Amino acid sequence: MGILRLAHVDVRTPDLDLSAAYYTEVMGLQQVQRTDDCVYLKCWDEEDHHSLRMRYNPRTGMDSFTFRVEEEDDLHELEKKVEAYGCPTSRVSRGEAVGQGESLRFEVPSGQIMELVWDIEKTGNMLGKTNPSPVPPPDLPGIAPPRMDHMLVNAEEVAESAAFFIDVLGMRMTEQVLDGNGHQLGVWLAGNTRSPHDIAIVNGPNGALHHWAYWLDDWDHIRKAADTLAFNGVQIDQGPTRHGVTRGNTIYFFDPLGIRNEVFTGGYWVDPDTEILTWTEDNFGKGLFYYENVISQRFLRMHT
Ligand code: M3P
Ligand code: FE
Repeated sequence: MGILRLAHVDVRTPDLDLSAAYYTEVMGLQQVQRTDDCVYLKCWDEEDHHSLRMRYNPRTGMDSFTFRVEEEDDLHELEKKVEAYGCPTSRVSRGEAVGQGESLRFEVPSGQIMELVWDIEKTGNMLGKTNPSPVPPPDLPGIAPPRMDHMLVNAEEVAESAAFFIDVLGMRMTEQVLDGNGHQLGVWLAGNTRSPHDIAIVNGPNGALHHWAYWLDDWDHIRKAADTLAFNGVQIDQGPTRHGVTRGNTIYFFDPLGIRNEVFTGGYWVDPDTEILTWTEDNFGKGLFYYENVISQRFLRMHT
């Protein structure tokens, strides 16, 4: 019951052609649909219609992010809970959005627009369902991650925002960073997946998107991703390295319009009874980047 996983991120770009070229050629996503002002993209192992929508707009930014709920009834249950918390909700009806049916929209306490959906158009992955190949075609361009993994949004009041995702939406906290007074500077939250986070919230301006991340299957793919990025002249933000928080291996970089992307692997499994891990502010450097032990100002202050 409740929140299952991240479904798609919807962002704006002032140069749709440049963005589409980067996400297909360098990131190595599949373009699944193009309309006058939107491009829809997905990874080779994703079953849903798309995981990224890019919409033309003079200003780069995030329109919304969408999570899938496990059961159809969850939408109704969560609508009541979100309303009871004091966030007005609206329904986006079938036919208003490409690749999905009815959804629920609201603004989370930190100002981003969130959407919940159950009815998603399942167009299937690249491998098929009969005698599927375990790997995609070897000639896919770019990094070609199998799937989107998680995202990170900023919040001025991390604790308030975290409480909304935990108490109202029913997500589980796996890790947190506390300042010297015990206030949350960052939280990592899981839906009904076994990964340490489907979304994280870190202190920063309300409404901001920090990054979204694609999954890669192992550390060697992170190294290859770094080669692909460097070869294509993409600006790398940090890494390849390892997070202390989540234990994941990572590299951060910027798309051509300055949106931060991450590729991520590793981490650990979480079950509903896994205990929360806590980082103290004096160890935040290691929590962020375990080898470097740095709190990069670019990393903390640059957002979309
Ligand atoms: C991750 C992650 C920040 C921490 C980021 C951590 C922005 O992206 O995947 O665990 O402080
Ligand atoms: Fe991340």
